[in-house]
Amino acid sequence: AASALALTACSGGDGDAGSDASASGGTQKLTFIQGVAGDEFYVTMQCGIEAEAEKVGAEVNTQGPAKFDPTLQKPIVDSVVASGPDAILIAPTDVSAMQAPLKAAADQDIQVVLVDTTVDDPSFAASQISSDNEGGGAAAFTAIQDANPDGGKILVMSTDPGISTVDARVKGFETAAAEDSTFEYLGVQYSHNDTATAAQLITAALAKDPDIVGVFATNTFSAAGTATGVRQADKQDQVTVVGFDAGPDQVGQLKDGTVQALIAQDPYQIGVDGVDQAMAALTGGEVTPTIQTGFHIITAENVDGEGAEYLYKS
Ligand code: T6T
Repeated sequence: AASALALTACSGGDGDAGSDASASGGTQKLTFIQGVAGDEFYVTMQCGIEAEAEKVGAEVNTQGPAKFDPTLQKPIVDSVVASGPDAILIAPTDVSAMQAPLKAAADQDIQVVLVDTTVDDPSFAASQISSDNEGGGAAAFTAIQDANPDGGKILVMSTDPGISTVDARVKGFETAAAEDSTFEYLGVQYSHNDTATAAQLITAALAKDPDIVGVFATNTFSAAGTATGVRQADKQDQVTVVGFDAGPDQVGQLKDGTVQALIAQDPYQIGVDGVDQAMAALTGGEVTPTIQTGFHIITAENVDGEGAEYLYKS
């Protein structure tokens, strides 16, 4: 049943996701621990991980917490460590709270590869792979700037502080915005990775500042909620919404004109790189300590064309 699910989610990949890599002596056992289960970003990353693992003959088990929350992710890490995999690929949900549990995994001779997010001191990790998050944040500001040549009030909708990826996106956006004094930056709000909360926060922000011209939302859930809130306030013709990620709901909001641009990451490639780095670390190959993957700007103009290949799987 698991492989049937994988086949659906990962269709378009090149592999037979149903292959049986288990139990043959010497097969490397990898565990992928997502930031949160069900998030299309991590679903797409899982597709890359499974395809690459099949190619190299490794076995993968995937787990994820129900929320993007270190109090839920830590027990998963602890039980995975107790089960003794050869390597863990993980997107840590907090820079400080996940530090000790992951260091403990490395101390048990488990190779740890950080995919997407990182922690305060990742020196225990074999490798870390993430998007150019700061660059993507700066690109989001440029998109808002291009759509609003006269400047105006702008806002950031993020998830929670202490998450390396979204914090870097906020930093990239703020640094770029600070260089253009025609824009008035209203600051960052935190939606706790919850779509409904993001929608409520945007509704309140638009009630307080009805002349907001742009919102940058730093990930799938904050972006989907932002767009919902903007549409509920009937401000979609006034507010430029730029969201990180390219999940199906976000693509729908781009196509219906509520969202003007999406910054799509390459989670599939992050997954492929993660497996390759784990295997290199396990087999004495050459490990690359830090890998940065790119991003693609998706708009209504390219979403059905060259942008289509960067949309996430669900
Ligand atoms: O934006 C991605 C990921 O890069 C981030 O660390 C957490 O949120 C997402 O998974 C999207 O929901």
